[in-house]
Amino acid sequence: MSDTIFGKIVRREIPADIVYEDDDVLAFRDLNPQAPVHVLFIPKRAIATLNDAHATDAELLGKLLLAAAGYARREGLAEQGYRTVVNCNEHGGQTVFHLHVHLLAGRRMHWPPG
Ligand code: D5M
Repeated sequence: MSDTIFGKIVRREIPADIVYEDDDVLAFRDLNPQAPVHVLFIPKRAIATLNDAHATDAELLGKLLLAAAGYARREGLAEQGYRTVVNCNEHGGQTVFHLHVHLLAGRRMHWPPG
């Protein structure tokens, strides 16, 4: 298992504002929110970056996106819309090396992102 801060959240070694959990996925509010709603969806089984995902992880990656979409639907965010983001490595702006999907909502997003 990964030893990032997110691994510690999965193992309940540090607190987090958890908003969704199933057998494979955990979701919690981002500590440094960039939108009125900013939730991170992570696989409980750590994958460091998207570069480290393989064909055998396809189902898990799909579950992450479906968990984010389901959360957005339940929270009434789906109709206005939202953004999902996966940052990868330095140029992608990744700072925590436990793959995660950002769900950002509650304001109009800009394009292109910075
Ligand atoms: O995104 C990593 C994100 O993780 C960044 O938006 C801050 C957030 N973060 C860091 N530590 C915590 C804890 N402990 N709880 C909640 N959110 C946290 P990246 O795509 O890697 O830049």
